[in-house]
Amino acid sequence: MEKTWRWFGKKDPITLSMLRQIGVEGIVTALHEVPNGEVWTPEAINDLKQYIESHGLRWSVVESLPVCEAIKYAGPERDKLIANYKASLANLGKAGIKTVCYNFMPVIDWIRTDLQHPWPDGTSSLYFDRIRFAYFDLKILQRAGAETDYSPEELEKVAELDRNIAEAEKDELIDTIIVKTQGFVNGNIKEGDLQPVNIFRRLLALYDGIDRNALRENLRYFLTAIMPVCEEYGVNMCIHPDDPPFQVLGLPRIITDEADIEWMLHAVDNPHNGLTFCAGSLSAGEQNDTRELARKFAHRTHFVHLRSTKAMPGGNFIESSHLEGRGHLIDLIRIFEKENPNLPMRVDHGRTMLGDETKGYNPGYSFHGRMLALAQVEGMMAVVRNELGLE
Ligand code: DNO
Repeated sequence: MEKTWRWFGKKDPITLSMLRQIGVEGIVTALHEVPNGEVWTPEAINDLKQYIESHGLRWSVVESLPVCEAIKYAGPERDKLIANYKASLANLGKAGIKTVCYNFMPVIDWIRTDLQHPWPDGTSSLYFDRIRFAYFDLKILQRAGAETDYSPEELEKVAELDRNIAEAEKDELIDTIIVKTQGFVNGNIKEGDLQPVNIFRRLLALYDGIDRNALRENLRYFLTAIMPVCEEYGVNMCIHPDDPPFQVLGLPRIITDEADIEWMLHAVDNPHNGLTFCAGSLSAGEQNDTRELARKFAHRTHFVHLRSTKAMPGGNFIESSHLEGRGHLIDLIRIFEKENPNLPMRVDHGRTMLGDETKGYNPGYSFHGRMLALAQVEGMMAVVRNELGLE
């Protein structure tokens, strides 16, 4: 596998020279400054590409070329937005950047409730707490009908939290769930936006009446429309699984497990329509065994995210060490090295440690924590290559 790293562009405090020093080979990035829906021009693409190459690295993967909400809910402007998307894909293909990661999650990309959940050793990880999430849904968002999504025990725990929670903690929950984790991935809400909860409610309303089947059809429509460009320029699309892989906030989620992935790959049965195998997202679903999924879908995987999670009681999960948890990363490396070698791989997220906490890094994207994870993954890769007689 190619060792890649998610880098957030020239403003990222983690520089390309630092990445060179720690053995990174390829860069995963995006034109973060281009508003969603606008065309990525050849000039902007080539400028960033040359900058990356001037550091002895290559631009391996685009993560993400964001899909606008109107494409996902089939708004009147969808064809115009798809035409722009195709133009960006063609420009990327012409520049030789041929792996494009995206997602089809309505309104909210990944979800966490705690950005610094402590481990006993003094480091911290991202965390999802189902009761705190339900609190956000029921008490802050006050979504109509939300009660039916939770058990009586969960509703009781939310009521108890409501009796004790401080105002500052509520603000922190809002900030974590819909602001801090979203803005930097080119999401809908950015730091500094006023009244994020109201913005969020308006976005949710766009999906009134859009169920799983409708969202699936909108994905099929989008993929069918872009495949000719992907074929012409050799671009591989790789959808990111829903994170976490279950229904949330009354929104449909359609890339959560084996059946969903199978549906998606068959719906548009073209080798350019593939998967980002995110072991972290998939392992957070108790229905998923990452090893089975990797065996089944390795041939349609174009990009791998190596990360692991530990399921906790009550539907909570924590991002665990890359050596432990439900990700089973060493087995995944064995499978991918055999079934589809040379895929770009990035370590996805890392712990916050050794001063990372004061650097203002994007949540999950620490330097020391990811560097440690990369070293662990490199070690696993070396063992697997040795087992396979490759070195
Ligand atoms: C979070 C990321 C996601 C991912 C997008 C891909 O850390 O894994 O935001 O980049 O879902 O489109």
